[in-house]
Amino acid sequence: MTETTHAAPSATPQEGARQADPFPVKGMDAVVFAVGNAKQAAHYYSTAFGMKLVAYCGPENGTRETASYVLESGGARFVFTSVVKPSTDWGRFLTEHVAAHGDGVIDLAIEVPDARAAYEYAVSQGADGIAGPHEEEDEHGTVVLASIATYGETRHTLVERSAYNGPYLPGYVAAKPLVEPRKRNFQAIDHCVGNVELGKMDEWVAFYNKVMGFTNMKEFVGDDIATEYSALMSKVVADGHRKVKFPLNEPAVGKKKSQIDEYLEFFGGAGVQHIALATNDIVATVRAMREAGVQFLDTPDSYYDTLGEWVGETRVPLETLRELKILADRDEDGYLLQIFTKPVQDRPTVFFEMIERHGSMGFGKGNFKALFEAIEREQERRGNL
Ligand code: TYF
Ligand code: FE
Repeated sequence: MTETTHAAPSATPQEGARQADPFPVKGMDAVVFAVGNAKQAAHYYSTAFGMKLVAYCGPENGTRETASYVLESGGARFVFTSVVKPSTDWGRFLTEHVAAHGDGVIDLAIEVPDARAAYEYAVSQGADGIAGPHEEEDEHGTVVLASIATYGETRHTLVERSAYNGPYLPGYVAAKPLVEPRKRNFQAIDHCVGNVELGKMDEWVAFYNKVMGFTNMKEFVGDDIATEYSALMSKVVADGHRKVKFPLNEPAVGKKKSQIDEYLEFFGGAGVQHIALATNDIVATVRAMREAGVQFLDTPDSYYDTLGEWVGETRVPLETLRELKILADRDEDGYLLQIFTKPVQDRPTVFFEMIERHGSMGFGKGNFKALFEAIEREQERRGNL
């Protein structure tokens, strides 16, 4: 083949325009957490996850109500916000959020080229607007922000920052790292997973299809896998360039109590379940994070006894995968290596995944059995199975 055509040769300009992405995105802007103690969270994500504190906003620079810490690892950005003294609806919202849900994600912020256009499109397609487009500025420039609601009390803030070069958003000041800089453990957010109530997964998939023009990726957990061992159903939506990937889970009636039900019970409703972080050296990452006290799910030795037969050669020797309890999966496009932390707070809610991709664009379907059994062992230890 010598030529690739993306549209029928007879397409008129209007047809071309209609085919254009109705909701272009640049990538994840930030994952924003509301927590009980943002100062200590900033310390944990610095020391245990190896992230770098880059910006701060709090009472010292004029925000009496809240304290927020911005941490980065390559292109991955997390923001931790705590209430210092509630005095507005925002402070009361954060106070109630932490009381109801514990530490958790309030915002999966998405960077877009045009926040006004993105917001108008989303709302015209049925999204609930939380905050209409507005500008914020300081000496570093101007951003345009707008927010729409998604599952539970979670929101998507649409961030247009092409005319801004400050450390995060207007009002934030640059901060000195809390610990000596070290080798990065991860460089990007790979995907952000939501847990929704029984029977709601398809509604939320349809929401992302309609409101953001996101399409479904091929990997999913259907009835067959659900009834056999996973006790969950899952589908993945993503923007056309796969910059932003959102798997959505709902509980399924299986042999045991679903891990999704456990989450919904302890979080108090739908919310963000896990954030997957992309690394190009999962061995170094897992060694460094284990050394710093991060706890990962265990994988039985029997998993590694048969892994080589079906996964074949990977960059990492089988014995190293076994030593560190790293999972591997292969599909027609390549392979991936992944591992999951235990929940990072006392409630069995938010956890993280570290993922090293070599061609595969999947989510580790070949590991679902081993992974869900490991999660069930933890549920059992907590007395929730
Ligand atoms: O994001 C995913 O789909 C994978 C697999 O409770 C997964 O990381 C799915 C559900 C779950 C834990 C991991
Ligand atoms: Fe994942």
